[in-house]
Amino acid sequence: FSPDDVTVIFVLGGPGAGKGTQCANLVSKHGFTHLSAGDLLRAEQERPGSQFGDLIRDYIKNGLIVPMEVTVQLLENAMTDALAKSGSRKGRFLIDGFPRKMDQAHKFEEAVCPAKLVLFYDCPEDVMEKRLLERGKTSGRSDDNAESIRKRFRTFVETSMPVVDYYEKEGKIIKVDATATPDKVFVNTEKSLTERLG
Ligand code: UP5
Ligand code: MG
Repeated sequence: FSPDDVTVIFVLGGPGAGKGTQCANLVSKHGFTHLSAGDLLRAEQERPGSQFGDLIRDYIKNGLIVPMEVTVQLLENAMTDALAKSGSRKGRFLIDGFPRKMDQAHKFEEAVCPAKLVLFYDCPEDVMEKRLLERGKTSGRSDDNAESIRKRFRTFVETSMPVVDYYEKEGKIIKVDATATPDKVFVNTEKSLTERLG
């Protein structure tokens, strides 16, 4: 994909920071295509005949990062499909929950497309934990339980924050306080994004 045709925005933040919620708003108001790496992995896990089902199930339950080849390929396929469906070479993508490890960031930017900007939803762990435990009552997600949440937080701090720091140095980070109500977080997201995208 050429950056002349395709705009990629990575959407990062801890587990439960509100990435998916804000991406849904950006899709409905600004026509982005939303691709959640976690959703793509969960779909692949359920796909009959997938050779990665058991591996993905195990990694997600333990809050670990699935080997990057799998995730990068799923994202690349989803981008290709979305462009084919729209019948255009051009597209604007929100890549949600990715990259969460430095090797993924390098691989994606090399093999697929460099990111234009990175939205980072900043949220303290106690707030995220409360949201995830609440959601866990009905979500059916295998990782919305106290033990998996603890593991997800550890991976975020140790493995994913270095990615945020890397993009900060590149001057690509837009940091948004994720503790307010979803509507307020969205107002701030829109404001910063329009300033930077023009
Ligand atoms: N909520 C949202 N915003 C709120 C607000 N402002 N105020 C109050 N409540 C708010 O929101 C979470 C919950 O909080 C919801 O109930 C929502 O209503 C409420 P959501 O928008 O879903 O937050 P999000 O940040 O998307 O949380 P999610 O749980 O999806 O984050 P994760 O990053 O943990 O999950 P993801 O699906 O991205 O990844 C899951 C796993 O997949 C990873 O742990 C990993 O094992 C694997 N993975 C990889 O291996 N590689 C990848 O590249 C990506 C994922
Ligand atoms: Mg999500």
